[in-house]
Amino acid sequence: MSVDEAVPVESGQAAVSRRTVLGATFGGIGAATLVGVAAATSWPESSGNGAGGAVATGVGTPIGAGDSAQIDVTAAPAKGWEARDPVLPPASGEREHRITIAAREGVGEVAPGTTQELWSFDDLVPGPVYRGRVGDRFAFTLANEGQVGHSIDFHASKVAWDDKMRTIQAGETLDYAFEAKHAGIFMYHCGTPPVLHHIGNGMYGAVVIDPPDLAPVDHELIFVQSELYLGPDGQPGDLAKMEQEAWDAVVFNGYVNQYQHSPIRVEPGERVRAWVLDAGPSENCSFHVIGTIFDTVYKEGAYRLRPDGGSGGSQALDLQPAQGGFVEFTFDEAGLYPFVTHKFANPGKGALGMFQAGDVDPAAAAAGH
Ligand SMILES: [Cu+2]
Repeated sequence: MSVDEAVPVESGQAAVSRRTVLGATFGGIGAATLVGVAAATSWPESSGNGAGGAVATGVGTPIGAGDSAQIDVTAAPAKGWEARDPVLPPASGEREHRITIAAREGVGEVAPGTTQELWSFDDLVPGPVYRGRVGDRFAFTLANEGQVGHSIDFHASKVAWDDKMRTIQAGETLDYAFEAKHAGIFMYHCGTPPVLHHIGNGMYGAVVIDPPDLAPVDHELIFVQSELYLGPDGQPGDLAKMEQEAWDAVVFNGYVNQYQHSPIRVEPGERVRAWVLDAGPSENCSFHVIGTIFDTVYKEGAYRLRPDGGSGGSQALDLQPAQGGFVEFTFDEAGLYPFVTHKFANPGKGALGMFQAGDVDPAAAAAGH
């Protein structure tokens, strides 16, 4: 059996080395000031003592206590900023995936000029995307290179929670192997208490297990939706806000209005498959692309709609936290096509992106709106 080396199908941007700015990998603040990893005392809400030892001291504290960072949705990213590449590369074809994944804390940019201390897998928020087929074996080694306890829970696996999903302390490693027995797009996340804080601070990602009959398309993309609950600039997210579902932003792939700032270029008539995972931790997703209709919908392991099934069309993929699927569509005309979650309080809070079909000028084309 061949073994492919630990290369996540994260494309376009290499994982950064530890202690570099997380935002450089998904929001690119370029040469901006590098904010060092904060002292362990920055995490009073999170136990370093493993599962069961958590003390949620954030409970009952006022929302926004401690001068929460602000997001300016009208601000543009700094020069040199690059969007997280939304392209999902195909599965490697190898049947055994041997992967090391590191849990770390660091500081990253989540919106133009807004930084947070993020807790991450491999310095990426969302974490790396892994992809394979039904029957593939995934052999992960989780390395805790952070300063507090972390763990990992792969929803693509069927393993005992008390064994594989246990918390490991700084400097420890844990082996977590599983066979992918079902197709779908599955969440993975840190499961260390308070889980809400670890997911809310960035410890989530996607595993894609292809359905057997997946046809080739012109563009295959992935969007992970999540919320931001801002703490002070450069500090961890606000657990009290998380507990009250009082998010400051809803984002695709970790950054406010990311693909509005960096539209995704396709051509009219090309088939696009967009995989979507709602990582939450608490908000739902109604994924919608303005100006087109989905002719294929796959949700939670099953096709809901296929083009050979008649003339039916779908306008939104509805997902609760930890659910996922994909939609397929084309653009009939050249122009701009925004994508959103159609829970319309949220596009104004960062859940807005843009497809550019054909050779149009995004700024000029958007000027009439
Ligand atoms: Cu964690």
